[in-house]
Amino acid sequence: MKILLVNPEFPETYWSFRHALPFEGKRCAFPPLGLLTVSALLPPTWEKRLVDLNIQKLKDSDLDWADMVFATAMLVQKESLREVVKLAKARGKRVVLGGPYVTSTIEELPDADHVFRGEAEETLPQFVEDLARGETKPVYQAAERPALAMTPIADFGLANLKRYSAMSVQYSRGCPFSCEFCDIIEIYGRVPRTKSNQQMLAEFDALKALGWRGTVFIVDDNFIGNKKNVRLLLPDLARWQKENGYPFELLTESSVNLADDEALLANMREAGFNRVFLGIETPVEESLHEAQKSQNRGNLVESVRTIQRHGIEVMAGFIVGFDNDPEDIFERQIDFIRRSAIPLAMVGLLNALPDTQLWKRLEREGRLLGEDATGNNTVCTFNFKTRMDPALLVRGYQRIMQTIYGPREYYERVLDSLRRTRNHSVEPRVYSPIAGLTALARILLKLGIIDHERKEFWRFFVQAVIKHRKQFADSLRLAAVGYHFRKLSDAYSEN
Ligand code: B12
Ligand code: SF4
Repeated sequence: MKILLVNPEFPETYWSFRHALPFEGKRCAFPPLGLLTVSALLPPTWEKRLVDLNIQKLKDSDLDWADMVFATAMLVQKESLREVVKLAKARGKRVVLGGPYVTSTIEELPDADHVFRGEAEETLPQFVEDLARGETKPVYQAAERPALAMTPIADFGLANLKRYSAMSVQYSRGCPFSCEFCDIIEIYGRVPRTKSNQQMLAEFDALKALGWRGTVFIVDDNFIGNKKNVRLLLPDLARWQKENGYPFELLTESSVNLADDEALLANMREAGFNRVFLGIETPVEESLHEAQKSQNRGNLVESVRTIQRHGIEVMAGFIVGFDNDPEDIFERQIDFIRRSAIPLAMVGLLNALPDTQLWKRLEREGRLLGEDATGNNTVCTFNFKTRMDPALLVRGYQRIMQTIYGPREYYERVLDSLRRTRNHSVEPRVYSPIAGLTALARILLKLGIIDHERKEFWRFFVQAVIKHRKQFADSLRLAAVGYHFRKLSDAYSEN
């Protein structure tokens, strides 16, 4: 059996990093871990190929080679998914779909032969058996959420590693909190399930054996969802990193209460974590209360500072459009982002995702506009009636993005963040001096010579060289990503 695994294309969003990736000569930020896991769940005797439309085109010859086409998708990939299904069907292929979009959408799905809803650790082996008996079903619905002991090491080798900026591994699924707008807890549950330490180390071994060096994103919904297990995992990760010469810089997602546990933070730093993405959402207490985000309590600027003190850069998500947002929400968000020195602030407009508590409340209140969200909360659309005038919200949102990614403001934040995270206990390695020098040359050419904001770049560059030489690679990475955010903010504001 020949299986073609297809990852549909992402639109250009803040998350695509499309304007930053060329600096390091990469095509895409992360590989599609869902599909690589699906591949490992299929019989080893089956042949598999991966086509990631974010780095390559889907060729007729790929489709002709395959017996079946397996595709995944997040909501934001749905247009590209439809196109993939159409092409595969036109060439008479059996099409199998899975992933978060098909699991949670209320829209009519593309015309596939089989749809997998939920996690596939139990349903895929069942499908393989059904196929052998000639008794397959159109829909495979996971009856329950599988233990992650069942999750095999992903088939990382299928991906063209050189094209990606980071690799992904997953330690846990699910989150114990109950934020109103969140679909994670609906899709992956509120009881975080984790892999064993041995499983994690085996995945690290696999990536290292394939020659991967650099960033590894632990793509958990909330890395500290199961703190007890994480505390046991970190010393093993730290030992592995030390024994292997720290080949990986780790990045993950966590709830803000990470700041309450300094011992855990110290262990994370020791294990090689140098970045964490937090769900801060808003500095407005009433809006946090409305979103049932009770874990974001106390002085949030101070929480961010605590994490930064451990040498970990903080990235964070912010939302505007809550019912309780006051008219000065935009200024308050800007002020918070400035004071907390978060270079990469992903600000989005609130949208209701299907099946969330927010969706149900808005439905009860008759405020839904009858559409699935686009999944991209940075385009200026709403799928529900907002309390604040939507035109005001959009203008205010654009003002936030224009302000925080204005070059002077952004570079100041980066320098501030570098100052606060200076306390590194683990030195990042230079994995490839040639790649590093090429990236430097590209950045100097584009941001230091071609770009009209070059004056601000040089002002930043000089400061970074004088004061943060040890964090030089981070400074360059942040300059490149800042350029991406500025380009997109400018493009969105013109629309
Ligand atoms: C890493 C990650 C990213 C990475 C991208 C990773 C990538 N290249 O795929 C980044 C940071 C770029 C990202 C961005 C975004 N993301 Co994201 N992301 C995740 C995260 C945390 C992990 C994904 C992952 O690797 N999971 C591990 C694999 C093993 O799990 P899985 O994909 O679910 O696969 C299992 C099953 O679903 C199934 N399966 C999956 N595919 C298929 C296919 C077939 C054929 C079959 C049979 C089975 C199957 O089998 C697997 C094993 O059980 C998930 C949350 C999560 N827990 O998955 C959110 C998640 C997928 N992201 C989400 C969102 C909304 C976004 C953004 C739109 C954020 C935003 N608001 O702007 C952006 C969009 C990207 C863009 N460029 O525009 C949502 C999707 C919601 C939805 N209904 O579609 C999720 C669920 C989390 C959330 N609520 O925020 N994301
Ligand atoms: S902390 Fe994050 S993952 Fe957990 S419920 Fe809230 S938004 Fe969802």
